[in-house]
Amino acid sequence: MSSAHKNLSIFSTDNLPDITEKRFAIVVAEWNEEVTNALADGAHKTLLTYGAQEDNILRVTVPGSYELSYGAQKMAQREDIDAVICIGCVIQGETKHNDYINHAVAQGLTNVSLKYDKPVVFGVLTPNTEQQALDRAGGIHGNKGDEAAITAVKMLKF
Ligand code: DLZ
Repeated sequence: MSSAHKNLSIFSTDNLPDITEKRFAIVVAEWNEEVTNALADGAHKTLLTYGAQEDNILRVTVPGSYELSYGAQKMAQREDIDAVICIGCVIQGETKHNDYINHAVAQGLTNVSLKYDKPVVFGVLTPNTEQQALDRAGGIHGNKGDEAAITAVKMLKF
């Protein structure tokens, strides 16, 4: 494994905006919960690390990744939420369900973000295997939940 792949944090964390007064929602899909809980924990901890207050982080669950769009919409339409981080894990199966879910969620989250003019982060893993997911949920490829949180923070500069 190349070092480039080991550290998949591909963006800088310099000059992040002050988020002490910012309020976040983390919307977590229950499917593949070992993975999604690890991602959500990573996102949560990272928000705290970068200055968010515990009381300003709301965590809600939805059944599966397909429901993330609706969950994100319910959070984004709240005046007391500044950014929404969506966490899911859609593992490729024998059928094409994963393609349909992934595309629907990506499009749905884009729509919510633009409609409510708020950052909505796509923290959804789309692996071929459960091991690939675990590798990215606190395993050898780090925790993509951390990156999702940093993305939300960065987008709050606008
Ligand atoms: C149905 C389904 C399947 C097969 N696989 C996953 C998955 O890997 N990850 C995930 O988050 N959700 C999955 N789901 C559930 C759908 O997201 C959704 O909850 C149902 O289709 C009901 O709308």
